Amino acid sequence: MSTTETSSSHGYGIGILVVIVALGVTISWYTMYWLPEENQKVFVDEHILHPNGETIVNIIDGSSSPDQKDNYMPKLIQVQLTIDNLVIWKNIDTTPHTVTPDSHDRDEITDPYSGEFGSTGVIMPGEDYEFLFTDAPPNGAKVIPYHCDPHPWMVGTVEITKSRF
Ligand SMILES: [Cu+2]
Repeated sequence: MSTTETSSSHGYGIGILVVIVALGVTISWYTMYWLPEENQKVFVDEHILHPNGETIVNIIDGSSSPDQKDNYMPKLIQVQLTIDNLVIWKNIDTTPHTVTPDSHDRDEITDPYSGEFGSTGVIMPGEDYEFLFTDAPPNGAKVIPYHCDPHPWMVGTVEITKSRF
């Protein structure tokens, strides 16, 4: 009777030990492999990360004047993923400008790969601001209107679609 009790409690002890070790292994696997992978950037197709071409928007001379209707040139850009989804704003004016999304809704202005759209601070004369758009709805276009913070009459629009090919 006493021998059976001993062996059964011994087996019980080993069972607990196995559970603890298994739990430990699971937790360390979770923190070492699963979590870092989850925190990595989303998967984006290689052709979207390295599009064939780029889209240039010039911030032309005299853009700071409200009387000049042309500032971001061109004002409307329609970019296609894998084709020209890298957009470069070139400040060729003599005044600092920004590229600032009209919306404050993070969902609308955040690209899953590149993060939040918009220049941080001003783009100085002779400097560029570039942004890689990697996301577009399955049908139709993602539309992002933007403006210049110091000169709110300066407005432009980015439309992003998937490649038609
Ligand atoms: Cu401006």
